[in-house]
Amino acid sequence: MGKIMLIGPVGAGKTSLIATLQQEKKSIGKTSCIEFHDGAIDTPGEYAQIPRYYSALLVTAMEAALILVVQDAADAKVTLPPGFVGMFSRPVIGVVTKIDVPGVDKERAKARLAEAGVKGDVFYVSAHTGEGVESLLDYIAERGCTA
Ligand SMILES: Nc1nc2c(ncn2[C@@H]2O[C@H](COP(=O)(O)OP(=O)(O)O)[C@@H](O)[C@H]2O)c(=O)[nH]1
Ligand SMILES: [Mg+2]
Repeated sequence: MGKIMLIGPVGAGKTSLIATLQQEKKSIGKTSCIEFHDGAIDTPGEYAQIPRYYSALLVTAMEAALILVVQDAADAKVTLPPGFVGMFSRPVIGVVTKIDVPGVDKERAKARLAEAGVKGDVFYVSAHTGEGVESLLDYIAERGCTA
């Protein structure tokens, strides 16, 4: 089974989403290095936000069959550079997370992902309520991957 790799800004919800995909209930701490959790590769947000770290993401992406670029639905800031996703030679999908937060703008979040270069499918999920997680898991499995 191929691995999935989660990339996105600090606090976007990458580690929480992995825990939900893997149905783990452990407490989520700050991710300070690239971590392998079974089929999921977790990355620190700084690696997506500080160009000096891009080479580490690129090397690690070679281990992944599918890349999930994670965008916080509640975050209005632009945190990924335009076209960021273009450097990866792996299939990329977008995941808008935290859709349980009241008043979030899903379309704005999708637009942020498009600006970052996400051309593939976009999934809308909440790691807290589990909404949308089933269809994301189905997609991951259809692509021959596992979380
Ligand atoms: N409301 C809500 N909060 C979330 C969700 N996912 C993550 N969070 C919160 O967002 C913060 C950052 O999450 P974390 O998974 O550490 O983000 P990471 O830096 O991308 O790994 C934590 O306080 C989480 O509890 C979600 O689906 N809904
Ligand atoms: Mg993390």
